[in-house]
Amino acid sequence: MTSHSEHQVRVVQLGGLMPFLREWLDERYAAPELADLGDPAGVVVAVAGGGAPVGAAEMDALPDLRAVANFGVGYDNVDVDEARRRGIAVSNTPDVLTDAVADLAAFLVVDVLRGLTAADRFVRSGAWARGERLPLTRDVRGAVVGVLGLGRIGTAAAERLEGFGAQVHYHSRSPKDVAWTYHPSPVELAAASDVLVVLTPGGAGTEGLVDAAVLDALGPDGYLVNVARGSVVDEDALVAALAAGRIAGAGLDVFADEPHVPEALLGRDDVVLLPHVGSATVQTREAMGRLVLDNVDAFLGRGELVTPVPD
Ligand code: 8YV
Repeated sequence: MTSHSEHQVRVVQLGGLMPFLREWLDERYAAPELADLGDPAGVVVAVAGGGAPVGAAEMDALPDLRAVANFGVGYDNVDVDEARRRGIAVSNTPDVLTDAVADLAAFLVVDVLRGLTAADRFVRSGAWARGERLPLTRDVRGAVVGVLGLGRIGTAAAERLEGFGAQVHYHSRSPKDVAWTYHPSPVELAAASDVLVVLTPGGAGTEGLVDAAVLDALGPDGYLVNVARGSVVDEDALVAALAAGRIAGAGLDVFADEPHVPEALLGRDDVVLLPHVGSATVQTREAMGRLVLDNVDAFLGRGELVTPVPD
C-alpha cells in the first residue's frame, strides 16, 4: 500500500473495480476509494467499473473532476449528459472485449439450440444412468439468427455464427453495408428469427426494446439470447412468455437487477443463466484494465482520453 497522505491525490476509485485493477491504480497513482478520500481537491480522474453509478452525487463529491474512466465498453452506469454539462470527459473500453463477448453470444446461441447446459444437468442428476432420454435439439446450421444491434460485438458474433452455418439477419437504427438481411424493426427481425440475439448498448435509448410484442413475434419455437444489458429486455414480459410457452427458451448473461435473477427462471430447464461473464477472461479483463490506465495516463499527461465515449 502506498501512503496516500504524502501525495497529491489526482485519481480516485469509484467502486465496482476488480482487485487486480484496484492494485494497479493504487501502485501507479496511489488512488484511494472515494470513501477513503480525505480532501477531494485536486482529484481530476475517477475510475469506475462493474456498473457502479457515476452521477451528480459522485460528481458533486469531486469538485475538480475532469474525467471518468469506465472499466467496460458499456457506460450506461455513467450519467454522460450530466458529465458533459460539467465539462467532464468520459472514456470506456471498446474493442479489447469484442472477441470475448462475441464468443459468449455465439456459445449461448449454440447452447439454447443444442440444450447443452440442460444436458449437463441431465447427466449430473443421474437421469442418463437411469436410462432416461433427452429430447432431440435443433441444428445451428440453417437457423436464422437475428442480431439486434449490429455494432462491433454484434458484427463479430454474426461472423462467428455464419461459421456455424447460421443465416444472419439483423436490425440496427439504419442498414449497414453488409450482405446480411436487414429488418426495419425489432418485431420484424424477431418474426424472421429462430434465435434473437440482443447486442445493443444499454441506457434510456434501448430500455424495454425487447417487449412482449417482440417476444410474441419470436414465437413458441424462438429463443432469446441477451449478452448486452438486462434493461434492453422487459424481464417481466420475458418471464411471462417463458411460463406460457410463448417462446421456446432463453440464454441470458445479463439481468435487470444484477446479481438478482427472477426466481421464476431458476427452476426452468429451457433457460441458460450466466452471471454476466461476457468479458470475464484473464486476457480480456487485463486488456480492459490496461486501456483504463492508458486513458488515465493520457488524461493526466495531456488532458485527452484515448477512447472517449462517442458523442
Ligand atoms: C463487464 C460489460 O462485466 O464491458 C461491459 O460493458 O458489461 C462487461 O465487460 C463490466 O463492465 C466490468 O465490470
